[in-house]
Amino acid sequence: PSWPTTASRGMFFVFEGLDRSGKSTQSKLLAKHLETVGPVKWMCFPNRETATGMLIDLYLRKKIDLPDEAIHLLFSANRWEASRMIVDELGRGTHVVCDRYAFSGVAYSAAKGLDFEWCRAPDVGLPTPDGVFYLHVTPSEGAKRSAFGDERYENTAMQTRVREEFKRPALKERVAWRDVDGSREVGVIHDEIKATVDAIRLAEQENGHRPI
Ligand code: T5A
Ligand code: NA
Repeated sequence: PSWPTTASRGMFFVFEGLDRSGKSTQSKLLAKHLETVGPVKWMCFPNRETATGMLIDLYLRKKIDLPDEAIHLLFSANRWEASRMIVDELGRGTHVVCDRYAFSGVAYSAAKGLDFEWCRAPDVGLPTPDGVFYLHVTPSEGAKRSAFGDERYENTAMQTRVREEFKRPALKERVAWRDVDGSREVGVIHDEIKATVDAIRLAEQENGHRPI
């Protein structure tokens, strides 16, 4: 889908990170903050409610097995199911805040050994975010949070490989990627993200783009 040409489109922010890094907490806080300036749509991937999402949920809960390539394409399809809606919301001036996106798709599948470029291909053409916040949590801080559950990637070996994949420069080229220290207190992290987002919004307004 192509970007709407209107000068008043909403802004699109994505949160990425390892399991338990605080993405849900921080993405919901940012959505709440943006509600003070206009309409906001919060969403998450995988969206387990859709046709592809139901299969993804079964796979993550280890109820079904799928080849690595097949589940990778399902995660991408799960985003494509929402792509038109994202473009439409932004076109209406709604800000979109998203908990995980294509960067998780590539990092988790590449961590399993799939080719990086192969992993990236199916997501090419999805709406590009205006900003990505990557929440860093040290392994020791992560371990202090609630224990790993039973889902498929919730183990130290996998998380360690995913952490390395998220460091790849090629993952973040052509996108406004910001590393955020997610080991601090919830409110401190939110204040930093809020300040960044407000600065981006004001710059856009001054440049005459996307007035909000
Ligand atoms: N996946 C996903 C793929 O393989 N390919 C893909 O394309 C996509 C999109 C499911 C899995 O799917 C994989 C990645 C995942 O393994 P999910 O449903 O998003 O993805 O599951 P998780 O990311 O594991 O969700 P979590 O809820 O575990 O992590 P969050 O959202 O990062 O963390 P959050 O905010 O829920 O916080 C976790 C805990 O920490 C506390 C919270 O209160 C909560 O208890 N917390 C803090 N504690 C101290 N200090 C802070 N700053 C804190 N922030 C939060
Ligand atoms: Na989450």
